[in-house]
Amino acid sequence: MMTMDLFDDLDAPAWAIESRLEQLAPGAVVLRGFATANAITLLADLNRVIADAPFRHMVTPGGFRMSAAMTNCGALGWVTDRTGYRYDAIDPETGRDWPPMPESFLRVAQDAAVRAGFEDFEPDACLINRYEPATRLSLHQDRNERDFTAPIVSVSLGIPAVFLFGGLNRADKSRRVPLAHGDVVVWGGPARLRYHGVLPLKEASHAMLGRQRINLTLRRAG
Ligand code: MD6
Ligand code: FE
Repeated sequence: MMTMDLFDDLDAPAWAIESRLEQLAPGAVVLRGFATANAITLLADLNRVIADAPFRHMVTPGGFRMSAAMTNCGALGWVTDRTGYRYDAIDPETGRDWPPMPESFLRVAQDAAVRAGFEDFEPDACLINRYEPATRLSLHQDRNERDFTAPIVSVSLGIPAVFLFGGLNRADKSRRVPLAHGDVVVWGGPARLRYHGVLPLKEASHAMLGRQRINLTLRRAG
């Protein structure tokens, strides 16, 4: 069967894989469980990243400390302070380059992008967010990247969260998308500038991560 060619390196029939892709909007899909099989490798690589560039709570231009702890890897990292939001090649906490992007991060991001219909995704930045119960991320657009033609690939690990998926205007009604360990959201094209956020996490514990949710967002920033 011709359509099987796309999937013949995966140990499941095409229809089974197909059933795990949910379209959120034109340009935005959830790939349920896409990263589950690679979670141990992703987390081992994450541990090396945070040994070099520890999680920290950054301050917004308005002076608020963010409730999600953040770090980065790759050539560029997303930072915020009293002067604004930007991408920077240097970690302001350490004065050094951000740690390199692990091969495992790049691989899952590129595979997910292809699965969602975005070829040639070459991320140069990965923002890593750590949530604990009660941590939230308010509604925002991702607009500090240099061009918006590349998608963003978002990998969720650990305890579940409810992702708020809005429209192109802040006031547009958002829908609530539950995200579990291993789910990957790919977000680009006409969805690239949609508002989104994360509701306060509920108390929970995960076998691999305890009371934490880790989110990796891979971007083409520069
Ligand atoms: C999070 N994610 O899920 C935060 N941004 O923890 C994001 O802010 C995000 O998941 C752009 C595209 C996908 C995302
Ligand atoms: Fe975002």
